[in-house]
Amino acid sequence: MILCEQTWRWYGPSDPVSLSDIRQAGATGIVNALHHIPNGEVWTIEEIEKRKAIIEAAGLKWSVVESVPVHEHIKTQTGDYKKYVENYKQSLRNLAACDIRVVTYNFMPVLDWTRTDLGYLLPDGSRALRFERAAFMAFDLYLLKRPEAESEYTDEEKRIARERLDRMDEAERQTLIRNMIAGLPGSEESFTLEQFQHELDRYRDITPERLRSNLIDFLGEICPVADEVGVRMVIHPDDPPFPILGLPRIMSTAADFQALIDAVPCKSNGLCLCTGSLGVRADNDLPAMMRRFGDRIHFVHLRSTQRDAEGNFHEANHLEGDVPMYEMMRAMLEVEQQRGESIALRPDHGHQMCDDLKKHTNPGYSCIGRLRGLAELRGLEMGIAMSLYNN
Ligand code: DNO
Repeated sequence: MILCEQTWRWYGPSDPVSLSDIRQAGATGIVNALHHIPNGEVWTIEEIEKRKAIIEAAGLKWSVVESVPVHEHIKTQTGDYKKYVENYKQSLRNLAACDIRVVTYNFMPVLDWTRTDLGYLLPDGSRALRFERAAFMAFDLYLLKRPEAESEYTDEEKRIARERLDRMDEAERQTLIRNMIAGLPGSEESFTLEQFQHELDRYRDITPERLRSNLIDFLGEICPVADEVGVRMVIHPDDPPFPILGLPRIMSTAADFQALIDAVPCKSNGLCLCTGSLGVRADNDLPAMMRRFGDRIHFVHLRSTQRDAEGNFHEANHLEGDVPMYEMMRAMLEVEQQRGESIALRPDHGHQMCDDLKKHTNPGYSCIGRLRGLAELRGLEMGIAMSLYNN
């Protein structure tokens, strides 16, 4: 019987959640990145080894990289992008030399993941991350004042956005701006409003087709190298999985991923199946995606979201919300038995709860909230595995 590899994202030595905490949570693998290396530069063997040694000294293993970030110039094919592609290849070679074999990345323009509220109070007193559509539109139309926004929303949406703005005091407006553009953990960039608009402008002429073709060019360059050195590349889907701020989005559905593997069939061209991101769309059948792309999924983020009719969603408890976690776990276990190998999973995000509420942690990356998530997922996995495979 093959079970999942239980991993946990660690932001490095400055993460308030320590490696010892992680070990006590029962994870065995670490998901890590060298955040101190500027985006676009090579990750040297020396730097990788240094980090690896810290992780191993705590009795853990560096299992997955999340992420080697893709420089904006690669996404737009401008400036020095060819140099950055070569650097990326070198980082992959160096990671392989250190025996780190799964590399996560994303191709979301400008922003990594996006939420409007980082402390949404749930009825039980814990706090969750939330995307509130009205607040998002208020930011776009009246705080950022993106020039194209006026023509992209209906009158009714503008009314809702204006009303939402009027209900915010100055401090709330500033918090919303910060949440939107100051860079959530894992994203490598943070901006002022002016810089942010400037970054958006760089995508004015980039259609989804063009962005997809830039991604395919990138994969066409790096996947042969990844194949050669034995690294698996896994793309993280768009979060949220729909267009925002006029930016093109190309990794939100099964069809999007299919287009990538049709264009670049290399073995290393893989997927990070993030149930929380993809699950925000009701038309994404997550267990079906798990089965369909099973041989290309090398990393799974398990998390649930709860949608509502207004286009808002918040992060739900791991076993609740819209993500069918039982079916998802069952599909994952089936794929692992077929492949004969474990796939790394991590409890993606967690609520701030109990002692987390008194501490400063990276939004989404609290200790106790994730510990609850991992414990529930582990129990679910054991229950399914014992009833299906242990006879
Ligand atoms: C958010 C994460 C993202 C993810 C990157 C992968 O919590 O899921 O930051 O790590 O998009 O490149």
